[in-house]
Amino acid sequence: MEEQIRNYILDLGVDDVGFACAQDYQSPKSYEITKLLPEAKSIIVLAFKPLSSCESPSMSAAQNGYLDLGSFARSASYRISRFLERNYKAKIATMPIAYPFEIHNDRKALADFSQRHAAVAAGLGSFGRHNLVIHPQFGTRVIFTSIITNLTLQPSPKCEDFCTQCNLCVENCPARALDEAGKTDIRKCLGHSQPYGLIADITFQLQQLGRSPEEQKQMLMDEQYARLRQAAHLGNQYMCFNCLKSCPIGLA
Ligand code: B12
Repeated sequence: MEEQIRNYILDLGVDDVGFACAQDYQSPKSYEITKLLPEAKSIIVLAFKPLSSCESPSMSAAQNGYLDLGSFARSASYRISRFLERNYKAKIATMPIAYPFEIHNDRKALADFSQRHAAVAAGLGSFGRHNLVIHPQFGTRVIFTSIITNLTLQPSPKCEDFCTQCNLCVENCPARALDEAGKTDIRKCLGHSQPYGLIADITFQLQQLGRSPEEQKQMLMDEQYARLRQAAHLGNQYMCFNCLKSCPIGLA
């Protein structure tokens, strides 16, 4: 069964796949896997190598490359899930690249499910100094989605540690968000990587308060408002990929 599933997934054009046993998925801060699928036995983790356009100096071209990847990943995940349901009567729960996830006051930037822990458990890589998962072939240039299932699948072998501690990711972070080993300073990273995200939106709304109607109109006509709208429409707009781009591992 594992071979059939693997072949189906790779034939769709997914770059790599790994299987993990549900109990090997240990992510202390995310939800118990049974909250996502009560009958969970295995996780199928899909790995996607971003297009080279994701490294364009143009942030809109880079962002578009990630949106292309996101559309393909969502469609591949749906087709694989239908294949599992039809052929093996499987129950599944699909886990996205990023959104949606539950948002609570004490869990604003924490997803329900950790793709990084799932990828490590499925033998698709190891954690690096940048807190990203390094894949044996693609290095840090890899994005994951997962399918939790009630099927019992033979887990893939775990990976060795690939990070060479070269520190290039730390040195190239413009926000100094990686200075403390083992921790990404989320606020610092967000300020640079999502300058038109939720925090910027709240700042804009607060700046509007107490302004005259004419000043409010000017603010709404300004490029900042159009950028906030565009980011909200896209769901996210990343403007920095330095930690990912500066990693030399996997570059031919
Ligand atoms: C919200 C989010 C962010 C937020 C906050 C992240 C956070 N909470 O730490 C911000 C905006 C900062 C962010 C930034 C980025 N993100 Co992001 N993000 C996510 C998202 C959607 C949820 C993360 C989350 O809450 N997970 C739940 C928590 C509990 O688990 P976790 O993320 O794995 O966090 C744990 C690990 O990092 C672990 N850990 C860290 N280092 C080590 C080392 C060891 C040895 C071990 C055991 C554990 C460990 O400790 C954390 C706490 O338990 C995930 C997708 C997902 N669902 O996983 C993508 C994801 C993590 N992001 C990703 C990427 C690519 C990025 C950016 C490069 C994007 C960008 N342009 O900004 C940067 C990189 C920043 C960095 N170097 O850390 C990829 C990582 C792919 C990879 N190769 O590892 C993911 C997995 C998306 C995907 N589907 O592929 N992200």
